[in-house]
Amino acid sequence: DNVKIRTALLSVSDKTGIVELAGALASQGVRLLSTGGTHKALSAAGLKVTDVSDITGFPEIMDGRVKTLHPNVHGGLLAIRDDQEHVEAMKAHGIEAIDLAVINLYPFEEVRSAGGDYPTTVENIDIGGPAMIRASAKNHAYVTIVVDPSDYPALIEALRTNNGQTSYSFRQKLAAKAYARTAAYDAAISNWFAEALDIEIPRYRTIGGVLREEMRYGENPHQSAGFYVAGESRPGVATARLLQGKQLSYNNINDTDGAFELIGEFAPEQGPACAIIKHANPCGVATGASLKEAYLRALACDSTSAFGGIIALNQLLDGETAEEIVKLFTEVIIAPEVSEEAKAVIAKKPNLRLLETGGLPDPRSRGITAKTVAGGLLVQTRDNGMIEDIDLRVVTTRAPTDRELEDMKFAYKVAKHVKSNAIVYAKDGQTAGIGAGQMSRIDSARIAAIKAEEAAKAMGWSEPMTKGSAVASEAFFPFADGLLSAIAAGATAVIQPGGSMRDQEVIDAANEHGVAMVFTGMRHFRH
Ligand code: 93A
Repeated sequence: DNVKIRTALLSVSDKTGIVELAGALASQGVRLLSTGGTHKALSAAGLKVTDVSDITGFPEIMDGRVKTLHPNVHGGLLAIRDDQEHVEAMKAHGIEAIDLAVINLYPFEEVRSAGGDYPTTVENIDIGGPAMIRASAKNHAYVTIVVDPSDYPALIEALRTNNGQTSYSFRQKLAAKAYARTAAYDAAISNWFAEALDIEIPRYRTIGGVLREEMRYGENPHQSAGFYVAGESRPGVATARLLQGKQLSYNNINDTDGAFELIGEFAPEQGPACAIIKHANPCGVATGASLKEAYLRALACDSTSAFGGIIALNQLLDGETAEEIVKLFTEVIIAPEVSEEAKAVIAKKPNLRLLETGGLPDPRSRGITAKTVAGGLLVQTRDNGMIEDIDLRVVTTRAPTDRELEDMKFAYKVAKHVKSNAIVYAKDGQTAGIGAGQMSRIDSARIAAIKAEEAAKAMGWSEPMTKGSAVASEAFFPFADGLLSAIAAGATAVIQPGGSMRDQEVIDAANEHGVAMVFTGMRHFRH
């Protein structure tokens, strides 16, 4: 059960804490072996270390690509210490047992997230390290494997209190962690390839990451949670810089992600746009002549729900927009860039989290989304479908006006980011009412209309913005009732995928009311 550590192999890229660990090992009489850079760091600290090359009788070759890939290393890690045959093989080939391996890998994830070029990223795929980690972990009956510098203190403590030995259960736990490390590492590599080549990988899907931060709790206070990142470079909540404010919560991260993915649909060249998100659903989205105007127009849609919301912007956050935003309690602001004036304004609200992403996500880019189900993982490509003008089919006798068409397309973009069933009314590049997440489409249509009426009251408008609006439905109307409810609210134009058995009934109802309707042929469920 207990194994005395006599020989340790240290080979680490991240040299954090390695000198202290090696010192503690040396003071226990452990013989130290290490690779080039680690050897250098340890001898510089005055420790006596043997170079792995002396064990292998082979120099590190090919820029270090082959340094520990040798039977004297792998035999030392893999040998079953009480197996006659293994012991004889060790003797015959001069292989010495290695009892402890301390290894961390070439920083592939860091290089990936820093946007390293192709050859640099490939060169940072560690081969020898994972091989040693996996070998040591397999042979955990005898070998202790440590892959995480944060485990060094526990190792030192275990050796100190257990006469220089490690226990079986300690080694088992470290072995489990070791395979998690190599799995996450290979997942990052595979997903980097998929991203770089813009391909889907058939049959196998890996999702992995390294814990970036432990959250105080998950969706609810009794749930624990962590934020894991794999080094993807897509602009978004995972890669953003937190310019100010306290740590983001689990729900903040989820909502901010939804907000920024939505605003990514609005190319900055087409003018300023703002989205306000609550509980992963937008409560207002708008374009405007200025960013400030876009914000105010987004806010007007549902200023009640916007309280404590998340604000996403599609371009540089300027000072005057920041002045408006800080008037209301907001949890998070996320923008591609933030001006110095805006930073100064927001600094007056120290709790407000301000995230700068350096760019907008490309809504067309590939990627995946995943959801766990009992005993499995549902993985799909992200919804990067975008309708083009050419896809739009006018199905009513009246064709939409240019203005209606613009509002339809705007509403449809927003509807894609609203939980199903989604109904979005829009007018002049501004959401007029949003109905989200209802079990029946007609309820979403009604709720959106009610919200529009409330907004009109709050803003002192003579009529709700749904009057003369375009309405989007992210999936087909199964019956005419949902459409009739939207028409009753004042919608004059309708955009929806089509494809219902009762499409004709819905088209007839639209024609009867002189409403223009287009089919997109593309559904945007979001559950
Ligand atoms: O290039 S490798 O894939 N080939 C190897 O044989 C090998 N052995 C150890 N990378 C290899 N390593 C890695 O080198 C370790 O995983 C560690 O990250 C790094 C330590 O190198 P150094 O001690 O020279 O800084």
